[in-house]
Amino acid sequence: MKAKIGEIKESAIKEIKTSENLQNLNDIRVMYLGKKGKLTEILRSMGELSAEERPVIGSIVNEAREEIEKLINEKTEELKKKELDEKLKNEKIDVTIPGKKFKRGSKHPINRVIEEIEDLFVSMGYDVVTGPELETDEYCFERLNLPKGHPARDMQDSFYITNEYVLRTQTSAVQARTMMNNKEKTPIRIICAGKTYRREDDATHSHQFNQVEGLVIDKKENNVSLADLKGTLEVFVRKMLGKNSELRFRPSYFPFTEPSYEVDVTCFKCSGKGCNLCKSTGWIELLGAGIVHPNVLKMNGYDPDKFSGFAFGTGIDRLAMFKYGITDMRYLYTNDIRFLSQFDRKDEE
Ligand code: FA5
Repeated sequence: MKAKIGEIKESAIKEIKTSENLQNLNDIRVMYLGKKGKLTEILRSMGELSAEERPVIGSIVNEAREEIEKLINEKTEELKKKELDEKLKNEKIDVTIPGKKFKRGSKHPINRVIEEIEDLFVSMGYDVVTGPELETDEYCFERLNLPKGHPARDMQDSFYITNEYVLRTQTSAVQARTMMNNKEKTPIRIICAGKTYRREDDATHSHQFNQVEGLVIDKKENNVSLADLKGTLEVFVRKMLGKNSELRFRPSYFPFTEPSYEVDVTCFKCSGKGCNLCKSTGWIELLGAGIVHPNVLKMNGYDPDKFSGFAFGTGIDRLAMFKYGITDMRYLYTNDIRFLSQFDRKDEE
């Protein structure tokens, strides 16, 4: 029996030494020391031995058991360390690998232009105001000297929601709102940018577009004149489109200004030579402007004998087209990432 125990011990030691992983080591433990293990079997069969032999064999088995256990524990530590070393080796961070690029969004060209305009006018002492896109007929037209049935309403093909509510066709509605909201009837100097809506759709017209409105009202003795309007618009257009942009002031008609002008800019596509975009004229219409009509002042609580001022309204989409050389307004609204991502780095330039 002694020899058998010796054999079991030797084979256990050999297996432990060559074991390569923890699972295998556990199998060895079960095979030799488990309930049905080889050494346990020997202990069970000790009943067959004589009373003198029993303690001798018992202590040999226990010794063998202790030794095997010790070896298994040592090997377990060794394998655990080996596994950890391998794990650390595999998870080693290579700080020289180039980083992953994050896709970042960018400001829409229209918002870029709006922010630039607001910054410019704030620097000239204007307040930035807002107004509702769903507007009443009263503010969109009536308070701007365009009573119901006025033929000039036909110039703006409108989306009416009810007889009284309309998607605003022009930010000029905010002129009336600002005058009416100013209960003290003090001078006004505001800029308002926002969405506007008309039933139009081609390369230079969109059914939803953006306008920015400017309104200056001051006491008569401060003489706000056409020269101030012209100077302001020149600063504005040249700041937005570059010093070389030529402006053309054309007499026009708006019911809320008198006299009224339309301001054109040299066509950016053909530099004024004439092309399909500018309909061979070399010019593209950019904004409407004029001296605030006395009726508008009166209707919104300002005495035209004591106050006067100027107003202007421009399409922001067209400004964005000029500024970035965009040939079709519809690109601004199709949400095509190939188009929008071209403006990614414009802020840093
Ligand atoms: C007006 O809307 C007047 N409210 C402007 C104004 C304000 C005049 C204050 C006097 C005093 P008009 O309809 O011309 O005017 O439009 C002004 C500008 O908005 C145009 O020059 C153009 O740049 C832009 N615009 C007009 N319709 C569209 C459209 N469908 N798509 C894109 N831009 C447009």
